Amino acid sequence: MSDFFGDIAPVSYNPDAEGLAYRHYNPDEVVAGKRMEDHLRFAVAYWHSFAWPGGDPFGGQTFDRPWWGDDMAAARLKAEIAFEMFEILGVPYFCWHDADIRPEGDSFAASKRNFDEIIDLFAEKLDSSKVKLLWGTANLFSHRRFMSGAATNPDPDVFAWSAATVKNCLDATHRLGGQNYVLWGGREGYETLLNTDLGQELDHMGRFLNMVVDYKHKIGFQGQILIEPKPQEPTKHQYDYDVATVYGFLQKYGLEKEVKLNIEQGHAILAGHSFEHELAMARELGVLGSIDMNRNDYQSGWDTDQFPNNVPEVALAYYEILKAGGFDKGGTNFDSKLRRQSLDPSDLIEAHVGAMDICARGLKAAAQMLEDDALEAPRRARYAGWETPEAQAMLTSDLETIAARVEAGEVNPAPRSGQQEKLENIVSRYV
Ligand code: 3MF
Ligand code: MG
Repeated sequence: MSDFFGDIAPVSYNPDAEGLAYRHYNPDEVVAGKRMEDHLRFAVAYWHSFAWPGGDPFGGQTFDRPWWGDDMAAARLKAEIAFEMFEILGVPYFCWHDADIRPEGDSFAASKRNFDEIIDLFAEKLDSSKVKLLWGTANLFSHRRFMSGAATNPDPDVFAWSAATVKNCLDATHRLGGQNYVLWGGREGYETLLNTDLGQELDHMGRFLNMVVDYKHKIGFQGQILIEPKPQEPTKHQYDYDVATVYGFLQKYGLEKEVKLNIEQGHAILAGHSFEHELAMARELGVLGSIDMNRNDYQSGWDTDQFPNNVPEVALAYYEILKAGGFDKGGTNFDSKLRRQSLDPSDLIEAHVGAMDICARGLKAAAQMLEDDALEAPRRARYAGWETPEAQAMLTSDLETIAARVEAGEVNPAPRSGQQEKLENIVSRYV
């Protein structure tokens, strides 16, 4: 054990505690017929908690960590301390990018050797700890080689480098028993249309994703392949803009039955949607896979990746997830980072504990609203007119037949209240 977290003991559920404790996240508490831990399936994001030095566009590193360094000893120490934090939090999962866990080598082969050494270490640790891998992914956006894209790069050598990187990360995810494999196309988009061949880039991205799916089946990976939508940042425009856009892309390339989505709160907001909109859309399109949980700052126009602290927002998100039947292989990955002034090791623990409690409160409120039929009953009532035989017959009729009824004076629409404020008041009673 390192002394990085000092005397911080494993965090447990104790609603009456004075200090560090879960006041709402009670892993064994049964909610809507399932243990809370099995509903929420919390994961820690390696990159924000262990790889990010605290920089922002106007300032550099603020965090002082014993594992900083670009050698393998530093990478191994980082892994040791990461697993210590997983144990303190009692989280069931974690997620990584290849670049989070190993130093960049001076060649592809050197980077792969570094990567494989840490994956070996993870494999040992997973054998002896409770935590498992929710998903792995490849960082195809930080290194300058990816500045013009990965699968969509005008340079075929970058497509090849990206394909080899994803193969390695998918192999490692499979070996570690990962439940999913995620692709966030941070550079799969454009800065300007003036130098972009949209059609070629989308076709290449479609081929790349088909190769990933084919390889998944070849190696027998049983996890879900997930695309993570985001409208922009760092690109001016990202091709995987939002749920509906990604679904259209999947249909165009014949992948709508093979790929689902990892939906992030902050990305939904950047796309001009609510989190619950994107989740409801993904549910209705049959592509809801997993979530990256965080929040944005509503006064800033970029992805601030803050830990969630808004119970009503989170409750409406889990409401849509529960309506979809809950997570299967997905979960709640905290794609969330400390503010750069939150320097202490205990800040990492406090941030995750608070966020886990917020999500637990949201889950319980959502489950209760569903159990009480609080929103579904008025929703059904609003569409009841469609239950009549005439209305159902209209859906298999034709314009002329319908028009004849209207012209004969059989149809006389009478507007009814949508009762939005009443429904918002109902939600407020649960959160
Ligand atoms: C960027 C993101 C990414 C993705 C990660 C996994 C660095 O806004 O959200 O986090 O979550 O690459 O796909
Ligand atoms: Mg994310």
